[in-house]
Formats: sequence, structure tokens, C-alpha cells
Amino acid sequence: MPLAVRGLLGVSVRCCSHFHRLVPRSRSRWGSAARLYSNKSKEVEKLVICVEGNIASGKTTCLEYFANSCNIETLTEPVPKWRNIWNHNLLALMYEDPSRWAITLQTYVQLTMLQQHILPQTVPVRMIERSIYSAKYVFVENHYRSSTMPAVDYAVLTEWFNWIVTNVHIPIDLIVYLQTTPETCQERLKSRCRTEEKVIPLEYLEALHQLYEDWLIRETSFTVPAPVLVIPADHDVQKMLKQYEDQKEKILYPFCKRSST
Ligand code: TTP
Ligand code: MG
Repeated sequence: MPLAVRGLLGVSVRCCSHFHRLVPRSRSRWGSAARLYSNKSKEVEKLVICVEGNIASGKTTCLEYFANSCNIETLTEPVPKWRNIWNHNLLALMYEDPSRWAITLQTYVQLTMLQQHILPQTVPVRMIERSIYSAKYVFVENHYRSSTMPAVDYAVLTEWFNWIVTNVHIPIDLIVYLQTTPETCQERLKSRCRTEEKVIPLEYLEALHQLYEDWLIRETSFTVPAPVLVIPADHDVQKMLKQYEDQKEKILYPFCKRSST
């Protein structure tokens, strides 16, 4: 296994001194929509939903499904920017040599995700692929724990992140977590053709999966910024689309409720 790839594996577990305070919140697999949105006031003007999940868990497909509904805008991830910044493919550089380039990529990911979050919202519902939170709590955390990001780089990125989330309003009303096994993601990665990702080993997907589960399911790591709706996402596309159809009213509950009264 090339050194660069080995470097991606989240093997050593380091104690992290920067865990945020956990806040009470609701998590739901198939629980009621009203409970999911219980913290939201009655007159909802705008809704922001982040779709989260491992690499190749199906986030873009989920967004594409909802993009066909009226009054919903979808913001897919700025991956093209990560693949071409001033003619540099930063995503490829990171996979080739994570120890050298992880900090550079993650700095740019943090900036481009922030740019997404603060774009003026012009329609009632916004769906975003991922968030500034998962970039930090999953990807940066994994680089740090697996020593592909030195402690000083991690500290600088964390200071930036903390400043951003303290000083910039980043509204998120719901997290839709597409929960997959790392094996499913590996299969899907193989069948799509992002050349940079060919080097990703199963262990990398497993490490990201654990960090996602710690954050959103076990709640043992970082603050969860919104209620979480978990959607099992190991199924084929047809079944996933059916699930989105079944869950649509719940996901868009504040607006469905209003139009049905
Ligand atoms: P994903 O954010 O998982 O997007 P995707 O389009 O692959 O997922 P899906 O199929 O579910 O739509 O990752 C895009 C690439 O960017 C992937 O190679 C992982 C990488 N990445 C990082 O290296 N660091 C980060 O902080 C993020 C968010 C992604
Ligand atoms: Mg995608």
C-alpha cells in the first residue's frame, strides 16, 4: 500500500482537547415530524436542511430528487472548486500526499462550505450537500487522529472554525443523515469515475463512518447543530427514491403542514 494511502487510514486514536459541549436535541429514525421540528417556531419562513453521509453515500442523488420540487433550492457540494483552484487539483494532491496537502484542502473546503452557508436564500427551502460541520468533525478530525494533519495545523483550522461558528450565522434546521455501511460506499465509489478517489481504501471509509456515528448517532464527540433524521441508505436507487418520497412530508413538515391547513 502506498505511503500516501496508508496515511489516510484513521488508525491511532488521539485524545481531543477541543470537544464541544453537547446540547440536547432530537434524533429520529421514523419518529413524528412534529417532534423533529419541535424547536422550530410556528411561523416558519425558511428552512435549511443539510444532507450528510459518508463519501458516495448518495447525497447528490438525494438532492437531485428534492431539486424537482418547487420552492426548494439545492446546493451541491463545491467539489469542482476543490478539483480546480487556479488550475490546481487540490483534491488529487490531497489523495496523493495527505500529510502535505490535507491542511490546504481542508482550509479551502472550510472556506467554500462557508460561502455556501451564507449565500442569500431566495426560496423557502434550501437543501445543502454536507455542511461546514461535517468537514470539520469528520474529515479534519480523521486527518488529525490518523496523523496526516499535524497538531499545529489542526489547531489553526480549529481556531478558524470556532471563530466562524461563533461569529457567522449558519442556520441549519434539520440534518438528513444517509446512513450506509462503508462497504456500500466502497462499491459505489468503484462504479463512479472520480479518478482522484481510486486510492481510497475501505479503512478510510470505515474511519469516516465511525466519526459520523460518534457525532450524529452515539453523540459522543461534537455538538450536533440540528435535529437528525436518519435514513438507511444501503439500498438501490429505486428504493432510495421511494424512501425520499415516503419521507418527503416529514422532511418538509413545516411547509407541508402550512399548505394542508
Ligand atoms: P463527498 O462530500 O462525500 O461528496 P460525494 O459527492 O462523493 O458524495 P455523494 O456520492 O454522497 O454525493 O466527497 C467529495 C470528495 O471530497 C471525496 O473524495 C471526499 C472529499 N472530501 C474531503 O477530502 N474533505 C472534506 O472535508 C470533504 C467534505 C470532502
Ligand atoms: Mg455528491
